[in-house]
Amino acid sequence: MPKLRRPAGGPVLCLMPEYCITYFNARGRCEAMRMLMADQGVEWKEEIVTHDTWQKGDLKRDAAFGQIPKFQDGNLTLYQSNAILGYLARNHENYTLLVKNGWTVGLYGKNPLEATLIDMVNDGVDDLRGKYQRLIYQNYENGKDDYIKALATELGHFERLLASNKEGQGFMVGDEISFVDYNLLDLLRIHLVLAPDCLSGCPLLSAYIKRLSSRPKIEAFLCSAAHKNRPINGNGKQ
Ligand code: 6SG
Repeated sequence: MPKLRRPAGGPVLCLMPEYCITYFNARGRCEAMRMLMADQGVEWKEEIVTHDTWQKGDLKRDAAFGQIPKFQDGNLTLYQSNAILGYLARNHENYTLLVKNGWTVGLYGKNPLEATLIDMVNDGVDDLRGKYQRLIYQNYENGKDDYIKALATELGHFERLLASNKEGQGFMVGDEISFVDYNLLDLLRIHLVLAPDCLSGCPLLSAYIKRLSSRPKIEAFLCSAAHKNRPINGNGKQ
């Protein structure tokens, strides 16, 4: 749980989480949670796992499903990147907005329907991320051309979903940013590295990337050495 701390020079008590990500030296399944935390103005620690450390097997043995990322919040330890995104989304409500109908407006929607739609889009993000990871780690040289050909269809799903909410001018679901926006933003950005023209048929998604990437804290994060120097994937392919 977050600890109550007195910020330097201020009398007001605030919640300072003690977040720590344990992961390979890669953006991989962690860059979306990093973007979320950066945008919400919270700090976190990074424990980078080298190939040698992973081979020793201790981390794998302790992991709930034998894999990382591991995410710690004080004494709490979590695994599974999407569950971690959901945890952060529930922890970081948008306090500038009022509680509506007993449901706090935050990074997980403003009511149960929005939360469900956010889960639905996030499952779609995870499906495409899984295909991307299989390409990167299992079939890069032989599979890249076919993968890129299929991208117009894959990304078209997100273009239409975006269009269905506020005519594509805002976020994926509802009126406020939610955790799926960070996850999709990361997914789209890594696809632009793989195939720079992949969004040529998706004007709304192209504008969405620009809009989200220019949020001041996201922009600062994207310009940071920590982000820029971090390889997209753990095997050097991108
Ligand atoms: C791989 O896929 O980077 N975790 C991965 N691999 C190690 O022994 N459903 C969950 C989630 O959403 C999936 C977790 C995930 O959280 S991430 C993992 O733990 C294992 O299974 C992709 C990534 N891989 C880095 C990597 C693996 C092999 C080559 C590069 C680092 C260097 C060498 C070994 C580890 Fe390496």
